[in-house]
Amino acid sequence: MSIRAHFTPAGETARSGHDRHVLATVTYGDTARLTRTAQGHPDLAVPMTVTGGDAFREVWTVAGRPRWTLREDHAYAHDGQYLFVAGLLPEQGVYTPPVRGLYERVFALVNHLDYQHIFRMWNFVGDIIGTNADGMEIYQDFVQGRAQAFHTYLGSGTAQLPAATGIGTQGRGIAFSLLAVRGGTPRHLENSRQTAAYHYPGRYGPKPPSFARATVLDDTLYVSGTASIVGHETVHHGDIRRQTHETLDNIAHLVSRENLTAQGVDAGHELKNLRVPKVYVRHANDIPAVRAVCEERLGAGVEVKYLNVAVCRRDLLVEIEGIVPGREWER
Ligand code: 3EB
Repeated sequence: MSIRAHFTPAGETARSGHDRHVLATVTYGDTARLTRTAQGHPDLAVPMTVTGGDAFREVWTVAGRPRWTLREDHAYAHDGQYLFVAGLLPEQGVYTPPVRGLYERVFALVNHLDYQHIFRMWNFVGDIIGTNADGMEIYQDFVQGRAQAFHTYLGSGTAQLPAATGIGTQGRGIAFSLLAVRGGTPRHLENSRQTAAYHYPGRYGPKPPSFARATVLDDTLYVSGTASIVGHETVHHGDIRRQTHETLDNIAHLVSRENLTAQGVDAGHELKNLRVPKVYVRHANDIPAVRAVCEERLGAGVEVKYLNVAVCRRDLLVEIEGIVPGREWER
């Protein structure tokens, strides 16, 4: 039985559907906080909507009945097959040590709870292209702490790094969420149009980012945050329409039969199969142009959420993620 996601307005109680249970929710709105809702499940709130009025929730549902726990700086929910963990780190002068500390504790928790594989992660980094107390870019400061924690958890290999999103917020401090599975075998995938992020050259920072371009689990494909990067370089500087098209070209190739079969995955998808897409746009006044491109290429049948945040490189104007569901999800 698979894990699934859908969107609901933030003001409404998260609904689970027939024979399913809410594992956890992520609220995209105007505040940062980690709580348990009246229903009992954890909710991570991150500030990034365009206006206060259009807050929404991403609702994760599972087949089993979840157990829920809220601690000081993290919360988790699990049903025996899937585990959700979220964490919140307040604003700091330097992030490498506290990010390393929190991520290491959480990865140890994933192991302790006996979920073998992290298959998707989101990293919400406030003031992402700002500068920390030592003069280092906050994204690079974050990336370094995360790399140290993954090294502790996985060793020096890259084959188990999960699909991820790394994105700004409208606040300060860092939040994350992750999904892990018990008994499943996720496969982490790359995109032949792009350099693996963990092989980015040193000019982007002292440590390369720890993530894969996508993860496939039970024939569902989790597409990482994707931007207008070819090889390792940003393309179409200053051109929002071209950056949006290039980003979608990257996703289209990532999910294509050509890219998947080359990595031993017997599947092939199209952009129009992308569900629960989230589109992160640096400049709010670019959203109409981004929306026009996305509606044309993703199709009219899918609800696309637009968020207004900085992306991790100064020259990136847009980042897009989503999920291509497997057969069971669509039932
Ligand atoms: C990129 O392709 C754009 O640091 O977790 C995308 C997805 C990006 C995840 C991360 C960063 C991250 O490099 C940025």
